[in-house]
Amino acid sequence: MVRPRAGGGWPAILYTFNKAVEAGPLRLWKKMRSKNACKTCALGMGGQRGGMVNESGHFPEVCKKSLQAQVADMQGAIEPGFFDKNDLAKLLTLTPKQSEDCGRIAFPLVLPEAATHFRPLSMDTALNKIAETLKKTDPDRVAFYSSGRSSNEAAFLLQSFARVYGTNHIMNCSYYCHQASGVGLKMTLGVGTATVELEDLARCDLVVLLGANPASNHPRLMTQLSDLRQRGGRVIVVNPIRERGLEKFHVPSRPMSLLFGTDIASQYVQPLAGGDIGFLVGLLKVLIEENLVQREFLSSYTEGWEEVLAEASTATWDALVSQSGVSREEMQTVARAIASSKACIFAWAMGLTHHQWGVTTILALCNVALATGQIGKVGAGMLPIRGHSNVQGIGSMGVTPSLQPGVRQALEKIYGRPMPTNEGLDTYAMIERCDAGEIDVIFALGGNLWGSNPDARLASRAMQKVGTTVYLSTKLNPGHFHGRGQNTIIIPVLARDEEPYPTTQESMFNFVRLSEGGTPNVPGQMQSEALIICQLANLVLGKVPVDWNRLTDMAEVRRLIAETIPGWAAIENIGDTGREFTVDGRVFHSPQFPLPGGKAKMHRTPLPEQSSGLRLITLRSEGQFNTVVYEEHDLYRGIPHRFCILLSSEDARDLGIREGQKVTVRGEAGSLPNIEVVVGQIRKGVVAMYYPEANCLIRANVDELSRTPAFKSAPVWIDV
Ligand SMILES: Nc1nc2c(c(=O)[nH]1)N[C@H]1C(S)=C(S)[C@@H](COP(=O)(O)OP(=O)(O)OC[C@H]3O[C@@H](n4cnc5c(=O)[nH]c(N)nc54)[C@H](O)[C@@H]3O)O[C@H]1N2
Ligand SMILES: Nc1nc2c(c(=O)[nH]1)N[C@H]1C(S)=C(S)[C@@H](COP(=O)(O)OP(=O)(O)OC[C@H]3O[C@@H](n4cnc5c(=O)[nH]c(N)nc54)[C@H](O)[C@@H]3O)O[C@H]1N2
Ligand SMILES: [Mo]
Repeated sequence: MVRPRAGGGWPAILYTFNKAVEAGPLRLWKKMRSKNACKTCALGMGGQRGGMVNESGHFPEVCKKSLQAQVADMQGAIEPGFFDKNDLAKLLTLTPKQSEDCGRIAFPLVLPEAATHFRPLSMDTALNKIAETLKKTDPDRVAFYSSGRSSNEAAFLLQSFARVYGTNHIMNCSYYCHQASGVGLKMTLGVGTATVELEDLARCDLVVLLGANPASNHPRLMTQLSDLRQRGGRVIVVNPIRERGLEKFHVPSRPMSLLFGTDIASQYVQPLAGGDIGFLVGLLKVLIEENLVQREFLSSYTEGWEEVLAEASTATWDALVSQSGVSREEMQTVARAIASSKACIFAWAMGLTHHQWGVTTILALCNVALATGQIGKVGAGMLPIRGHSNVQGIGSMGVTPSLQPGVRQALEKIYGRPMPTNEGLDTYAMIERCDAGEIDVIFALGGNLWGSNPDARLASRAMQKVGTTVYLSTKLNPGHFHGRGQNTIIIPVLARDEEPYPTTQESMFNFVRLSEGGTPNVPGQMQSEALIICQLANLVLGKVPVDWNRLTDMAEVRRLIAETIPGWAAIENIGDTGREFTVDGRVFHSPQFPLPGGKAKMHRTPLPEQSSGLRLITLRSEGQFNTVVYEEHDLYRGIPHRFCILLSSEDARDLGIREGQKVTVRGEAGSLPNIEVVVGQIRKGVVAMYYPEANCLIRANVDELSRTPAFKSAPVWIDV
C-alpha cells in the first residue's frame, strides 16, 4: 500500500463526503451540529456551543473519526432473524469490523446456559432476570465495569447502585488506559488530571509530544500543533515510529495548511519502546550538567528534588543511552529546548502508560517539567491526552474501586447508610478473580472488556467462567461472544445524542459540557443507560435508601453529584442555565499544589530492567476506535490490513525477511501465523501490530502501581 506523504487533508475530506452520502447528508449534518459532546476522543467539542465547536468557541471542528462514530450509530438495526441464522459458533468467527457492521442492537438478547443461539426477550423480562440474579448473589462476587462513553449521570448512578448494593468492585477502562497518568500526576502534583486548559495550547511556545499519535487518534489536536508551528513555536515528538501525520499534516479547517501541509515535528526522537525513563532521566542529567535546572523553583515549590537530581547525576550516560536508545546529543538538544522555552506543554498518551513501569515514566516526565519550572504557570504544564470522550468524567464520578477522600462520607450522607468496605478490584484483578471462579456476575456499561484485555485466551477462559454477564451496548463486538458468561444478557442502549434528556461529559481539559440528547436513530427497544440502571436498582433494592425512580430525573442526579464530588458544585444548575464549566482545582497557573505545604513532590525513577530482543507495540490504526474497526487498512502508515507486523529495514535484514513475506509472531501468551511483513520507519528493535488482534500474543505484565498491562513493550519472536 502506498504511504501518503502527509496526514489529514483531502483523503480525510473525501472520506467525509462518502460517509455523508452513506448516512444522508442532511441527516448527518443535523446530527453533527446537534448540541451534543462528540462521542469519540476526550479532546472535547460540541455541547451547548453547538456541534463541531471546541472549548475556545472555534468552528468548524471536525475529524474523520467523529464522523465515523456518528455514521456507525446511524446504521440500521440488526434484524430479529439474524440470531436464528447465526449460531454462537458462527458469531465467534466474526471479526471486529463484521460485528460492528451488523448494525444497532435494538432489542434485549439472552444466551442462556449451554444454548447455541442468542434469542430476543423483552426489556422487562431481561431486567427482571438480571435483578433476580443480583438479589441472590453475594455482592463481593459481582463486578461492575464501565467504558468511557457514558454520561456523568449514568456513571454516578452506576457506582451509587453498585455501592448501595454492597460492593466496591467498580472499575472503568482507564485501568487499561491512562491510569498510570492519574497515579503519577497525583503522586507528584496532588491532582491526577491535566494541569492546563485548551487556551494554554495557544499560549505555549513548545509542545513535547511523547508516545501519542494524535494525527490518527486526536486529529483536532493537530490543529493546535499546526497553529503552534505557524506562530514560530516548536513541537518535539518522542515516538519509536515515525508517524507520517506527526511529520506533516494538512489541517482541513486551515486553507493554507490544507493546500500545502504544515510541518509538525521540529525534532523527531525515536526511543526504544519502553525507553522513555532513560530518555527523561537523560534530559535531567543534561539540565544538571549545563546548569539549566531551575533550582530556585525547585526549592520554593517542590520536595524530594535533591534525591531526584542526585539519581540523575549518578546515572551513567552508557546506561541512559542504552535503556532509551536515544543518543546523548539528541537528549542535549531536547533538554536545551525545554529549558529555553517560555512555556512548554508536555502531552502524552498510551506510549508512556502502557508499560510495566508506566507510573515511573510519568513521574520521570513530571520531574523534567518541574526541574525546568514548566508547571504552574500560564501556557505550561502537563496534558495527558485522554482516550474516550467521557473517560475522565467516569473516573470523577467514582466508577473506581476506591473513592477520593470525602466522597465516601458524602455518599454515606446522601444515601444514609455505610458504604461497603470490601477491597475493590481493579480491572485485571477482576479478570484473575473470574479465572479463579470467584465472580458470579459482571455488569458492563459499554465497552469491550474481553477485547481490551491482554492474553485473549486467558480472558476468554476467565470470562466464560462467570455465571451471568450483562452488557449494555449500542452495537455488537466480539467481546459479546468470546467474553460471554455461562448466561449472557445484552441490553440495547441509546447513544448520548439519542437520549430523551440532557446529560454531561468531562473533557481532558477538565471542562464539563452539556449534551442536549435527541431522538433515536433507529426504532427499537433501546433505552437510556441511566434509565436502565435506575430500573434495575429499583428491582434489586426497592425504594431503599432512595426512590430510584426519582433519579430518572437527571437534574436530581446532578444535584447529588454537586453534593458529593469535590469541585463539581457548578453542575447543579447546568441543566437550567446551560453554563458549562471547568472543574475547580484542576488547572494550575501558579505553582501551588494540593499536597502538604502546597509543594509538588518529586520521586526517584530507577531505570527498568528490560529483556533483550524484539519489543512489540500494539497500537491503533487510523480507521479504528479501540476494539471497533471501521476500515481494515491503515491509511497513514500505508499498511494494507490488520494482520501485519511493522518492522525496521535493519531488523528485516538481520532476520532475513522481506516486505510481503508471511511469518509467525510468537509472544509470551500465544502466537499468530500468517502475519504479513511491512518494512517501515520504525526504530530497530521495535515492532508494531494492531490491537485487539494482537492481544492473544501478550502476557499480562502489569504495572504494580497503576495495574495497567504492558501493551506496548511486550517481548516477541519472529519465526520465518
Ligand atoms: N481514531 C482513533 N482515535 C482514538 C482511539 C482509537 O482507537 N482510534 N482510541 C482512543 C483511546 S481510548 C485512547 S487511550 C487514545 C490512544 O491514543 P494513542 O496513545 O495515540 O494511541 P496508540 O495507537 O495506542 O499509540 C500510541 C503511540 O505511542 C507510540 N509508542 C508506543 N510505545 C512507545 C514507547 O514506549 N515510547 C514512546 N515514546 N512512544 C511509544 C506508538 O508508536 C504510537 O504512535 O486515542 C483515543 N482516540
Ligand atoms: N493490546 C492493547 N490492548 C488495549 C489497548 C492497546 O493499545 N493495546 N488499549 C487499551 C485502552 S487505551 C482502552 S481505553 C481499552 C478500551 O476498552 P473499552 O472501552 O472497554 O472498549 P471499546 O472498544 O472502546 O468498546 C467498544 C464498544 O462499546 C460499545 N459502545 C459504543 N458506544 C456506546 C455507548 O454510547 N454506550 C454504551 N453502553 N456502549 C457503547 C459498543 O458495543 C462497542 O463495541 O482497551 C485497552 N486495550
Ligand atoms: Mo484508552
